[in-house]
Amino acid sequence: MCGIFAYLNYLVEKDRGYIIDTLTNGLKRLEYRGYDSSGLAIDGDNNDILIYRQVGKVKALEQLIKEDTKLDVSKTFLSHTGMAHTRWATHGQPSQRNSHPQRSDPNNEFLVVHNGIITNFKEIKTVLEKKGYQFESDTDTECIAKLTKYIYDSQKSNKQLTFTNLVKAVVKELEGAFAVIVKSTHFPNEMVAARRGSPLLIGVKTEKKLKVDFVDVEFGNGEAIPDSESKMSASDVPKMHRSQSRAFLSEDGMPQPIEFFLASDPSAVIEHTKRVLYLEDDDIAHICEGELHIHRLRREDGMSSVRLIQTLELELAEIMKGQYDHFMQKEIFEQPESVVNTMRGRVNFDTHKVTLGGLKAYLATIRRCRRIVFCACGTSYHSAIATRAIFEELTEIPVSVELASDFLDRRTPIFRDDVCVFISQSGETADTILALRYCLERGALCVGITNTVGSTISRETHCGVHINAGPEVGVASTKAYTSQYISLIMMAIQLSEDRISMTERRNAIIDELHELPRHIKEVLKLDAQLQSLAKDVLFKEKSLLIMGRGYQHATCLEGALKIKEISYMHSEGILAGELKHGPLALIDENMPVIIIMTKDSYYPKVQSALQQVTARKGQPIIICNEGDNNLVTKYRSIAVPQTVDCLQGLLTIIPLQLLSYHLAVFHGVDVDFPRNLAKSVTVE
Ligand code: UD2
Ligand code: GLU
Ligand code: MG
Repeated sequence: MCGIFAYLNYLVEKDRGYIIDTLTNGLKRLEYRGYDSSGLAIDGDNNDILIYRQVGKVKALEQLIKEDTKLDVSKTFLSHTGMAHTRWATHGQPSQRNSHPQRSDPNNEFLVVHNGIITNFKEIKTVLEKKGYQFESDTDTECIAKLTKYIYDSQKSNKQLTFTNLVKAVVKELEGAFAVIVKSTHFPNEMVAARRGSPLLIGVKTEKKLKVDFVDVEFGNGEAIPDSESKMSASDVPKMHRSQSRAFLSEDGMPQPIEFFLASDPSAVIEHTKRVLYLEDDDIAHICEGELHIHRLRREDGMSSVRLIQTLELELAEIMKGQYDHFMQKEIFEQPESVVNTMRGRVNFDTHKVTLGGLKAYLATIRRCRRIVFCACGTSYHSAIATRAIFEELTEIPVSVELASDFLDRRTPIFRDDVCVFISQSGETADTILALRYCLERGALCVGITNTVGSTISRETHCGVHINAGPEVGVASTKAYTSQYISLIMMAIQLSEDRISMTERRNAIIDELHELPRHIKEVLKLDAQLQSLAKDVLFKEKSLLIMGRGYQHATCLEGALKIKEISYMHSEGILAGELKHGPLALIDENMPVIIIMTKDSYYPKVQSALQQVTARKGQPIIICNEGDNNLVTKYRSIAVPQTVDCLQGLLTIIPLQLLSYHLAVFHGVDVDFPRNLAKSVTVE
């Protein structure tokens, strides 16, 4: 979820100080993504590997290395492989021992840096523990290092065992999402990298031009190690087709000096070289003796048999945001992936079961409670409003939603049989923390929903759920909202799992959670339409009302908040049922109104709100479902895919996120840093 960087020099002499600087600078280029700790591995003096790991900024890691007075930074290496990592914890607190590289054993035989989540790490860990392996961290990553050693040891007698085949055998056992790099004392000056679901690219730097600008993919027989227990025969080992790495030989066929840079993000590579190759899922890259070989886990039809070495034309500042102009925009477009990370390892779409590890031990207590109190600020508060109805429906426990500041002002009565849920992206929101401490004092069970492992809210709550959306940099929260929303839905589903009468409802929601990434991708295609809406219709307006009811009330509030906070335009979310109790007075042909009117049981009621608006010559823009031709033909409309009512808000909020983004850009606002606002509000 965070950053990986590796540096290999082959026949290019470098001293250790240079190598360390290159690695830490690479990490610094990834700093903008946010992280909680970092680490690196370099060669020692006696065929050993040295590891440095530290919590906090890369600067702290540099300091730690500096303090190692025994380290000879002037020692030179003609060839060397070093790797480094910034971590955004998902499994285990940010701490030195949970930082990467993770190791196989005290001799550092195999070291791993990893981005992502291994969902079956517990199973692997259990098997390995039975075989006598002692785990040293709380990470999922450690199981990769230990499994590598286990397979290596069981194949040791096999002289043909290549580093590639070893990692292939390991990767085959892994489930979840990962980009990994492995380094080993058994394969000095070699490195293997693999990915599935997390990005990884390889930059190449040579004096002379490469012979060709692609690398052939080598398809082994795919079964190099049939299973980790069995001995491998020589014939099982796919032949190394050295000639296939055509790109890296010089004219005379001699190996040439070369440097490789592996990274999860091109921003770390661009200052060294513009020639990069992007790995694809299930590619295994092996770098050895100045050559890069790409192998596949298995042969698939229709898979390209080459990987192009492309030229990065973008400059650094551009690259940091990828193809996007701002972090907020990048984070909006990340949502098809971030929602998957939130559900990863937690939702089983086949058995229709949700398991939130963090709540397991508390389910019975929560089910017995008198009421549930959601407590949060800003966008997090809206995620609570969005899910309150389905929470009450599935659990049949009364739910109240509180703004943390107001909750404290009122000194709300809280009792031992209350369950209080605190929602905060950063986990450091001051008002929410104060409310949490207030509830802890009164003996309530306190549950956290946060994106930041090791944050105050994560630590001080009794239990909770990490939303695993990855670091969010833009001040206006976008992907954290959808991930909080999903986390609360998952919590409601899990709490209600003993209610047979709700089975059908739960299954329908889980089926639609499965479709969610696809639906979000559909909604993101509306970007150009929303950009012109911002430019042609709304840009010059002073105010914008957003109306809806039921599940869409939260979308109205959150959409209006987005518009206010980054485009500085006045906007108000209005519960459509309240229209005739006041806001209707604002409506005339000049007042811009967005009405959210998706196909759920409130549709007829919203229809009457629509009539009230049009009767006063209002010109509403309607967010509706695809295929709602009545609306689409009559009004300016934004059509999103239809999903189950309680998840619809995940799809209707995205057009408003995009709209607010474009309005802000047209208003010339620094989207990622709006005035007067901070990413995490750590003051009351
Ligand atoms: C957790 C662990 C992971 C592993 C996995 C086993 C972490 C961060 N995750 O992932 O190491 O053991 O289970 O499948 O270590 N919590 C709070 N307050 C919050 C959020 C979380 O107290 O605001 C607690 C939660 O009750 C649990 C732990 O922190 O004890 C981890 O929560 P999680 O959501 O990361 O849990 P899970 O199962 O995805
Ligand atoms: N799941 C791994 C951990 O918690 C990797 C997190 C990351 O991608 O930074 O250590
Ligand atoms: Mg806790």
